[in-house]
Amino acid sequence: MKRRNFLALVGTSLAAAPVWSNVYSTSLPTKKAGESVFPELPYAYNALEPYIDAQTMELHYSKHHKGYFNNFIAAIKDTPAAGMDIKDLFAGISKQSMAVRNNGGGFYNHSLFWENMTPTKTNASAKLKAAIDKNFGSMEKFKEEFGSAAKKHFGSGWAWLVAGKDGALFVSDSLNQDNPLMDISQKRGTPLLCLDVWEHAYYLHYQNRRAEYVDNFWNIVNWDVVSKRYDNV
Ligand code: MN3
Repeated sequence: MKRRNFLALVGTSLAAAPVWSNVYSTSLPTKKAGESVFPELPYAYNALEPYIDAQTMELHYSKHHKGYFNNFIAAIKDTPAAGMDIKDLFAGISKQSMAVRNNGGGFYNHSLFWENMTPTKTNASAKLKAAIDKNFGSMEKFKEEFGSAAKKHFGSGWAWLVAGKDGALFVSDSLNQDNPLMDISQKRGTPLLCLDVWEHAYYLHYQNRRAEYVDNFWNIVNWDVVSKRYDNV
């Protein structure tokens, strides 16, 4: 897909998804959790083939992600959590139910995940590239560290590139649907890039070969989005 078309699609999804002030801002939502809407996918189900197959994409988005969204909205309905900014909700997630933690994370993490992938070739901004060089040594070393976290994570969860409060970038992994915004995280910060390593994210196409799925991820990372998220930290 051409960049112009991608941006046009983004514009369409914005109109339908008022919860995010712009497509790059899902790492910093500003609206009330109870006003969340299910985001449109910014590309077709088959757009990321051969790296992510259409059937996996459709099930993952329309069943898994939609399920987390529906259960999250149901879990916060008529509770104080519905009036909170999602970022603040996550910052105090230890005070919430497991239903809010698991489904709120599931809703939010997948929203970030779809955005940080694209069929179009993109490049990290000079600013992000400089930060990656500074914190990891090089882009290749960063990919090794992130890939290793994704491959070695035991069980269901996510791998993350995170900007910490001091601005330093680091790699982490999280269990289940936890994320680096949550107060239960050992290392907290703003998520810039995430990769879903639950088996539902790759098993139909890759079976047990998670490493191959992780290595292929680099072909479809949307560096424009990751760079914008870094700009907004
Ligand atoms: Mn998933």
